[in-house]
This record gives sequence, C-alpha cells and structure tokens, in this order.
Amino acid sequence: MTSGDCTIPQDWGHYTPTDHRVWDHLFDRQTRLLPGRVAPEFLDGLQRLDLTRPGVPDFARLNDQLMRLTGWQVVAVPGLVPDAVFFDHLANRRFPAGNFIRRPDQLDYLQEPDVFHDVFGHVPLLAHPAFADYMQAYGRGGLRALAHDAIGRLARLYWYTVEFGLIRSGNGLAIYGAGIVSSHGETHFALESASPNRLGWRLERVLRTPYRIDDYQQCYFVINSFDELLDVTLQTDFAPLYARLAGLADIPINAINDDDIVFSRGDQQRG
Ligand code: HBI
Ligand code: FE
Repeated sequence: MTSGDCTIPQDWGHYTPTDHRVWDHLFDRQTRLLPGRVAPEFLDGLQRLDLTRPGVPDFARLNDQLMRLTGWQVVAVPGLVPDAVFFDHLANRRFPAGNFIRRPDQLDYLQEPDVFHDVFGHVPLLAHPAFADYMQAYGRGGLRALAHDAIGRLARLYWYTVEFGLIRSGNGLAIYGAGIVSSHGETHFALESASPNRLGWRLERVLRTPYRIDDYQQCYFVINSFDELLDVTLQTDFAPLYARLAGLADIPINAINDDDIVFSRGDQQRG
C-alpha cells in the first residue's frame, strides 16, 4: 500500500467501554430483526467471521478469517476517502472501514460511515465468494470509470446493490444492502412499507436512476442472485454503455416503466 491510501491503524485499544456498548446495542438490535429478512448469505458471513462476539471487532482477528475465506482484508480509514482511493482498495480486495463509532445519541442516523455501518453492514457478504468478486469487479470498474468521467453513473450501481439492494430469497424478498442491513428503520421500511417501489434489477435501468442520500429510498432494485449480479457486471463492456446512456434521460426516482418487473411487499411478483 502507498502512503496515499488514507489508511490508519485501527488501534483497537482506543475504543472506550461506551464505544463497545454502542456496538453491542446496535448489533443486538439488528440481529434480532434480520433472520427471515436478510439474505441467508449475510447471516452465514456473520457466523463464519466470528462477528457474533461482543464489542467492536478487532480487524486483525477479522482479517484472519476473511483472508482464509475469500482473500479480502478490512483496512481502517478515518471516514470518507477520495473516489480513486476507495476504488483502488476495492480493486485490490481491501475494504476501507471507518474506525470510529457513532455516539450513543446517534444510534439511528449518521452522515459518515462508521465502523458499525462498514463492518456489520458490508463485511459479512465479503465472506461470500460471488459477492466478494463483485466488490472487486466494482472497484476495477470504478478505476476505469474515472477515465470516462462516469463515476456519477457507476455510483448508482453501488448505491442500488451494495448499499440498498434487495434479493429474491425463497418465495420472498430479502435485504442485503449495507445501508439497509445496518439500519433498524430502513430494514422495516424496505420490506414492509407500502410507499417505495421494488423493481427487478437490470444494469441499464439502475444506471439511469438517480438516488437520494437524505431519506429512505423511494425505489429498491431486486436481484435474482449474487451470481447473476457478478456475471452481468463482469460481462458488460461499460465504456460503450456510458456513451449510449449519455444520450438518454434519467428515469425519475419514483417512476415505474412498462418494462419494469414490479414486486409487491407481500413478495409476490406482479410484473
Ligand atoms: N469512502 N470510506 C468510504 N466509504 C465509501 O463508501 C466511499 C468512500 N469514498 C467514495 C465513495 N464511497 C463513493 O464514491 C463510491 O461509493 C462510489
Ligand atoms: Fe456503505
């Protein structure tokens, strides 16, 4: 790693008893809620990575397991890092995780990703081979998108999969996006609220859909499987796609198009 990679030591010993209590509180609240709502691969990752131990995880320990399972590593960063740095980490199978944790009065909302969002939300699926490869493919795609001035468009893919993705699971829908999985309120909202649209995931559709960062989503996209997400991403030649999409209008955030597959919150596919 170079000195421009924005990493810092996690310094696990610096977490206070309050920090560990905040982790445990959020962890318990989410793990009570997730069974039956989250993709089984996520719960599997929590177990396999030994994340069920109390307290803020020690990255050194976590990395032993993660390296063994999929060759990924978690590195500590102080907060948001520049796009090029972020993509370079992902492209090299390193996930940058904020090393700070929110205060007890910030349990429900936080602007910058902290260690709970980053580790609880993102890391369990990095133990899953197809998702692990998808994240690396995204990082490589991000580095190429920098050259095409297309970061804003590719960021929509990250947003609607890695952060706020839904997946078909058994005969229902399940959450897998870290922004949902790490949020008590949005876990309920994404699956149970009547207000957002839940549409079948298609790469081009997602790249044409803006998103909002200041509220629960108005639109979620549903993948069939992590294998499909990986395959489509690997097989797509993004440069000509960016060129073609530049000539097409964005699709309003709350729109349903004729060719969209619409899922209802009762899980039945209507479209
Ligand atoms: N930095 N630490 C951190 N975490 C992110 O999720 C992140 C980032 N920098 C840039 C970034 N995300 C976005 O540009 C991408 O999601 C597209
Ligand atoms: Fe995130």
